[in-house]
Amino acid sequence: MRALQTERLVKQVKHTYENVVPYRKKMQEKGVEPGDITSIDDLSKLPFVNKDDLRDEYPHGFRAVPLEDCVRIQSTSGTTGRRVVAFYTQADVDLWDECCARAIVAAGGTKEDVVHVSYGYGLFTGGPGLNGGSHKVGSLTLPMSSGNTERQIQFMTDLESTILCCTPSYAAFLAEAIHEAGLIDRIKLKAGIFGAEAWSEEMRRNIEKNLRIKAYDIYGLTETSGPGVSFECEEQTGMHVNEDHFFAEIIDPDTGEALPEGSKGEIVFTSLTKQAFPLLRYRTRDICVLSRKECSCGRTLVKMAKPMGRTDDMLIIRGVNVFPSQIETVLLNQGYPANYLIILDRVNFTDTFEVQVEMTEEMFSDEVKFIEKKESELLAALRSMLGISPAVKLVAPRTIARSEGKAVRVVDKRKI
Ligand code: DLL
Repeated sequence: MRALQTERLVKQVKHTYENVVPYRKKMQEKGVEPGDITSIDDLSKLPFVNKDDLRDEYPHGFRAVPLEDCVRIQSTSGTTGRRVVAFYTQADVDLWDECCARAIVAAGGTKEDVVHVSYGYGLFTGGPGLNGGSHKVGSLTLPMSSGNTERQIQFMTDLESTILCCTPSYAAFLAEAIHEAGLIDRIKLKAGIFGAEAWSEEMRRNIEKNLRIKAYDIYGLTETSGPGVSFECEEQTGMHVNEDHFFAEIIDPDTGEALPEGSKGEIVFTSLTKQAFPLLRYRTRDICVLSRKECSCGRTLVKMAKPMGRTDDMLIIRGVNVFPSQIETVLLNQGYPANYLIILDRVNFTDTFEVQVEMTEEMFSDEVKFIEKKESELLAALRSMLGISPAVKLVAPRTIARSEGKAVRVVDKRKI
C-alpha cells in the first residue's frame, strides 16, 4: 500500500503544483518543490490547505484541469461562509462511485439489494455519491432524495427497500414515522448507511433497534469528493479509509504537528488520484483517531474512529469547552430520544445556556412530580459530563423540529 501511495502522491503533487496556482504559491512560500516529494513519508513537507483557502478562490481557483474536461460539480452548503465548488472529471466520478460501492458492499450490499437513497440530491454530495455507488454494485437504486416522509415509507414498503442511506437524524425520524404508521412489520430493511453528521453509539443502538437493521457509518466531505472517504464494515468499530485514494494523517490542531497513530487530533486528507480538484493536506477540522489494529473483516485499510465533533463545533460557554455530542450521549444514556436543541445567548455579558429536550410519550403522560425528578437527574448528569450547568427544559414529544438532512442542534444567539 505504501508503495502505491508513494507512486500516486508523487504524481498528484506534480499535477497540483503545475496546474493550481494557489498550491504552487503555498509550496513556493514553504520552499518545497515537487521534486522534494519522493515518498509518502515526505508528506509533512507540504503546506496545509483549509476551507478558507478554497473559499477565497471561489469558484475556479483550485480547479486543476480545463473546464472542458470536467463533467460535474458539487458544492458545500455555504451556511457558514462562502461556498466551495468541487469539480469532477469522469475519472473522478468513477473513483467516487468506487469508494461508495465499497461502503455498500461492506454493509452487505449486492446486486440483489434495493438501495433506498434518502440523502439530498443536487449540490449536496450525499444523494449523488450513494446513487453512483449503488449503480456500481448493480443494486436497484431508489433515488428518493430527502423529505416527503410519507412517500419514502410507501416506496420502502412497496419496493421492499433493503438498504437505507440517509443522515442518522433522518433515519431516527423515519423510524419514528414508520412506527406511528404501524408499518414496521412491512419494512424489509436489513442495513443502513448513515453519515454526514456526528452521531453517537447510543444513537446507533436506537436506530438499529427501531428499524431492526444493522447501522453502518460513512464519512466524507464535499472537498474530498463526498461520502466514501471512509466506511464501516461489519465489525462497526470505526471506518476504513479508502487509503489508496485518500491518505489520512492526524495532526495537533494548534501546532499543526503530525501525531503518531492512536493520538486524538484533527484529521487531514491528501487525495492521491483526483484530477479536477486535488487536495494536498486538507485540514478537515474533524477530531478523531486513526488505528491500524487488525480488523476481523480482513480489510487492512487504516480505520478512523467516529469523528468526535469538529474543532469549529466546539462551543465555548462561560469559558468551558462543550461539544454537542457530549450532550447527546448523556440524553441517550438517560433514555431520552436524540431530539434536543442547545440555545445560547448573552445577558449582562454572561452566557446563558439552555438545553431543550423532548420527553418520551411515557414520560410526558406521567405525573409532574416524576417529570421534575427526571429533570433534576438529567441536570446532574449533564453537569457531571460538561463541568457546567445548563438550564434544562423538558418539552412535549414532537415539539423540536425534525431534520430531513443534517440536524440543527445549536441556536447561538450570541453571534447575532
Ligand atoms: O456530509 C458528505 C457526506 C454525505 C458524508 C453523506 C457521509 C454521507 P459536507 O456537507 O461537505 O459533506 O460535510 C462534511 O460533515 O467534515 C464532518 O464534519 C461531517 N461528517 C460527514 N460524515 C460524518 C460522519 C458530507 N460519518 C462534514 N460522522 C465533515 C461525523 C461526519 N461527521
